[in-house]
Amino acid sequence: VYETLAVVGATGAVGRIVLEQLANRNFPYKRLKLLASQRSAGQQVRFKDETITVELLAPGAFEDVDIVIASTPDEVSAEFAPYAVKEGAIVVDESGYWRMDPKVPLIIPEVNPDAIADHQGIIASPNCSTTQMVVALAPLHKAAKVKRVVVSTYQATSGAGLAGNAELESSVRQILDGQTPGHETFQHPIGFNLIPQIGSEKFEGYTSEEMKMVYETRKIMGDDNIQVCPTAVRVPVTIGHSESILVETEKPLTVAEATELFRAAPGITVVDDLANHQYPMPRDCDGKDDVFVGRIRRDISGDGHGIAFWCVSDNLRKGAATNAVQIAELLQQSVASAG
Ligand code: 2RA
Repeated sequence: VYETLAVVGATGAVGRIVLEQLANRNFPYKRLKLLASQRSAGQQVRFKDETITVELLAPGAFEDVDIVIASTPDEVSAEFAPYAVKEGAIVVDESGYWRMDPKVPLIIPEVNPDAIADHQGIIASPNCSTTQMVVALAPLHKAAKVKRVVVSTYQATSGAGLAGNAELESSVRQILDGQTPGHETFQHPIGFNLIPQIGSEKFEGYTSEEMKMVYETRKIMGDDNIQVCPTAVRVPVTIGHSESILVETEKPLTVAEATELFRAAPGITVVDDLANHQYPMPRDCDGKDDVFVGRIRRDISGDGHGIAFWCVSDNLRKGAATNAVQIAELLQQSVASAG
């Protein structure tokens, strides 16, 4: 196996869960190095029975590293990933910077594991809102070919990192205390509110977050004909992105068929019993690795080719840390089977 593993951004919201996942999943490695920018370098982090000092992310830091799992802002990744690769490491990157680069595979291990073989040093993990949707769409696509998707997201504040959660808490507190709520991370106060903007304007009034769902979905599913119409909304929930999805398939699917496809697919848990008030909710998905699907219905407005459903997943786990660790596990399996 690859022996030395580095985690970049280990003190961030996702980085902390990467470490937890590495421990819980018994990820095979011999040495672990933690790296971060100036602000966090020098901090001490507990991992298993060790205390590890976070080192500075800088050229030379990857000379002795085989695999990197990185969770950093786009501009940080743009800078360090090329020198990490030059120094001999393979980078599993969670930022948005490399995802649409044709030389970079964009991987969800349950969906397109084979695409990893084409990597040239950098492998990207998709955006959280894309990942959970594509995990859910993949079995329907395989059975009935997805043509069109209309999706509205309800995205948790932790998608904007630890600062997002802190702002939700302070905003709610200020409102309950009768003060005017402030905001910095989000465009408006998030307490008792919804904000229909994630990212900046990218294409014909669609935001960058929304266009990620269009482009990344096509790349992962290997089908440029899939049409996606997204609306991304920030909601006052700390963990767990939710999505209302209407999917149209070439071959019609009954609700029973779609439900069976979801049930049989890896990484999906179906929770769907409206009469008993059972459906996925962010509260119940917090801390879990699966993508949860429920409220599976026929599209009563369409011609029999549509299925509507509700999908929830922990955005810091399958949406980020878990998917990246699973990609690193694929790398370990590929050397193990080659060796
Ligand atoms: C968000 N999708 O939820 C982003 C995080 N990558 O803000």
